[in-house]
Amino acid sequence: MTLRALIFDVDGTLADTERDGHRVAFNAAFRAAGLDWEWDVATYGRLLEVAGGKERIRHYLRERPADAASPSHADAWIAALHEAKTRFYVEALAAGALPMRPGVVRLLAEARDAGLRLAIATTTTAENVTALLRQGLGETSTSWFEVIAAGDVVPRKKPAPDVYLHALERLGLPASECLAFEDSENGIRASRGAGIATVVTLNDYTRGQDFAGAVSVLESLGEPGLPARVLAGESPRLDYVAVDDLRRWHGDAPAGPAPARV
Ligand code: XBP
Ligand code: MG
Repeated sequence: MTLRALIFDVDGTLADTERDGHRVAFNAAFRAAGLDWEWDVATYGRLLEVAGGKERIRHYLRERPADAASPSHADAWIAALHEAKTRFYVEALAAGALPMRPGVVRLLAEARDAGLRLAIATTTTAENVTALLRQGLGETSTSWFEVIAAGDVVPRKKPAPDVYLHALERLGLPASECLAFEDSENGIRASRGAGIATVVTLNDYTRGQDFAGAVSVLESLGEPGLPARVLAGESPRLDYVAVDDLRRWHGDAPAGPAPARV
């Protein structure tokens, strides 16, 4: 099977968005709503077990039975609070607060040059993806991705495989012709659940999670002069992960000279 497409998670994979992006925006929304909630770095790390912002708020409410008893905490209340959070997050991105992780810009450019198709499969809200791509990769970069599967496009969020299955269906490709890029256990459970071989670049929130079945687990995709440290699985040929490595890891036959005519 030939590698045809790369499918990227967003949060934690394209950029380290959680601690200084989403978490800060949640807290700003809580303050604006007059709530005395504050998700510190450790609390947020624990809450990240629940994928999806609305789902995370609902989970937090369930942990606080006194609050959960209030009729104001219905779906519409959570949705409005989450919309405010999205506004704060997009504003922060417009201010240029969150850079792409090492190697992301380089590998995307290389993949486009090599004719690989690109897609996104994420739990986060679609506006957040657009804002992050525009800020980190340039105004037109949303068009690089043939499919942007985001947020509530599927009812069951990661670790369910649904968002990846949706992306595969929209690409019109089998899982065996794709590679996924993830940073978390919830993420790889989703991508592997959809049958897609997965490269993991972990971060401080996901270090120590279970990445069994990953093709390679790395500190980052790396750059020339900023080596991609490998923690498990396959290693890149050079200091950094390149398209040739992805093809090799995927099991593509090396592109050799054309066979001689007889
Ligand atoms: C990311 C998430 C997201 C963000 C918040 O998971 O769980 O919910 O934390 O985004 P993954 P929203 O990287 O596995 O897709 O508030 O827009 O849901
Ligand atoms: Mg992620």
